[in-house]
Amino acid sequence: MTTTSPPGIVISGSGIWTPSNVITNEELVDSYNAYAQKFNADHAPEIESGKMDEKPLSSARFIEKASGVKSRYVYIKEGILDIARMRPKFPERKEEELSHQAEIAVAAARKAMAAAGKTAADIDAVIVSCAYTQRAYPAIAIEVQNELGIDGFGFDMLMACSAATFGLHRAYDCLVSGSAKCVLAINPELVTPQVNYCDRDTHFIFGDVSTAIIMERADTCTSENCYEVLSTKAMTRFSSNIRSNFGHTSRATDADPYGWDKLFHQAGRKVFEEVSPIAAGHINDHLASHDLMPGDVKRFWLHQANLNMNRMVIKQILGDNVCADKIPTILDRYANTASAGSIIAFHLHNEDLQKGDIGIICSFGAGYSVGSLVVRKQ
Ligand code: CO8
Repeated sequence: MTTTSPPGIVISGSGIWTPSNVITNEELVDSYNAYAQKFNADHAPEIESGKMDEKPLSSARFIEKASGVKSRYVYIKEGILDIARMRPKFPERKEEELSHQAEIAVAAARKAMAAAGKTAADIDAVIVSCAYTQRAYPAIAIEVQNELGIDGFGFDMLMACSAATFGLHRAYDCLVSGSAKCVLAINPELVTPQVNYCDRDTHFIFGDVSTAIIMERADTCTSENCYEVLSTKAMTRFSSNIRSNFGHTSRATDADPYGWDKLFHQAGRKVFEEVSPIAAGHINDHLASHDLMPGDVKRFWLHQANLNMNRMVIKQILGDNVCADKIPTILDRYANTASAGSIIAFHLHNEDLQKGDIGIICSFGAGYSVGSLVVRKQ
C-alpha cells in the first residue's frame, strides 16, 4: 500500500544518541568462549552421554565475514561480558525518576529538534516507535512528551525492525490528516537486555542507540537541510523466523519468563534468503509508483542488519558494481540496532545530497515487515 503525498510534508531534522560504551567482536567472543568452555566442563558427563549438546565456540572472523559487524555500542556494558551473568546490569530506577528508555529518547529528540530549529512549543505529537518498550504503561512517549514540555499527544508503537519507518508513516499520516502540525518520532532502541549472550548464533548481532526525526508541513519548515516525503509504502507478511515470546502472559502460563524463546531468536539464513527479494521488490515497486528507476536514486538508506544482505538487496535492484557511497553502511560500528539502523544511515549520510536528489529510507525484517519513504532533497 503506497500513500502519496499532498504537497509539502518534510523531514526537517534528525538526531542520534550513541552510547559511550563499545564492545568489539574480540571482547565479545573471548567472553562467550570462556562461558562456553566452562559450560562444557561443568556438563562434561551429560555431553559425553549425549543428553546435552556441547556449546560450540564463537569466532570474531566468522562474525565479521557473515554479518559485517565489527563492534557495537551498548547502553550498559557491565554484566554483558561477565560469564557468571551474560546480560547487562541496569540499575533499577525509582518511579519518580526518568526511565532509561525515556532518557535516551530525550537525548536524541533534543538533537533532532535543534537540527530542525524547533522548540517544544512547535511540536504537537510524539511517537516512540521501537522493538521493545521497557514497560507497557504509561507510554514512554508520554513520559518523553512531559520531559520535553510538549503539548498535544504521544503514543508508543512496536514494529521490530520496521518500527522507525512505520513510526514515520504514522507521523506522515498525522500531518496529512491535519491531526498534528509537527511530529517528533523517536526510536530509543534498548535491545541488549533481549540478546541471548549464551548463544553463539545471535550474541553478536545487536547494539543500543537512539534516533529521532522531526517531520512537519513544508510551510512551517525553517531548516536549511530538509527532505520532502514524496510517499510512504508499507508491507507485512507473517513469519516466525524472527521471534521473541517475551510478554505479560508468561506469568499466567507459568512459563519461564526468561527462557531462551523469550529472548531474540531467528532462523538467520532463512531470513536472509526470504527477506532480501521481498525488500528488493518492495523498493522497486515504491520507486516505480513515482516513475523512478533505481538508477535515479542518489542514496539508499537501508536497514542495517547484515552487510551481505544489503549487498544482495542492492544487487537485485541495481546489479553489480554499485558505488559504496550509494548505500551507506553503519552496522560495522553500530551492529544491528533494530529499527534505528536506516535512520542512523540517513542521519550520518544525507547532508551532501543536492537539491532535487532522490533518496529512499527502507527497513526490513521481523514480522516480516518492509517500510519505506521516498524523499527528495529541498
Ligand atoms: N561463530 C562461529 N560460527 C558460527 C557463529 C559464530 N558466532 N554463529 C553461527 N556459526 C555457525 C553456524 O552454527 C553454522 O554452523 P553449521 O554450518 O555447522 O551449522 C555456520 O556458522 C553457518 O551459519 P549460518 O548459515 O547461520 O551463517 P550465515 O552466513 O547465514 O550468517 C547471520 C548468520 C549473520 C545471522 C545471517 O544469517 C543473517 O544476518 N541473516 C539475516 C538476519 C536478519 O536480518 N535478521 C533480522 C534481525 S531482526 C531485526 O533486525 C530487529 C528485530 C528486533 C530486535 C531484537 C533485539 C534483541
